[in-house]
Amino acid sequence: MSDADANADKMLSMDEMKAAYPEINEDQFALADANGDGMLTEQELKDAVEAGVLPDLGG
Ligand SMILES: [Ca+2]
Ligand SMILES: [Ca+2]
Repeated sequence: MSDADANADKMLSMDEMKAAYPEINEDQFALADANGDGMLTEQELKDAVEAGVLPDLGG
C-alpha cells in the first residue's frame, strides 16, 4: 500500500493503482471499491484481496 500510495493520503486512486499495478483493470478496481467513491482504502484493499477480487499485492 505505501509504495502504491503516491500522494500518501492512505487511499489508492485508480491512477495510483494503475501506476503501481498495471495488471489491475477498472473492473477489478470497481469491485474492490466497496463504497464506490473511486478510492480504495487499506481496508477495501485488504477485503478485496481476501475475497479474491485482487491478487495479493504484497503490502
Ligand atoms: Ca493516494
Ligand atoms: Ca472506496
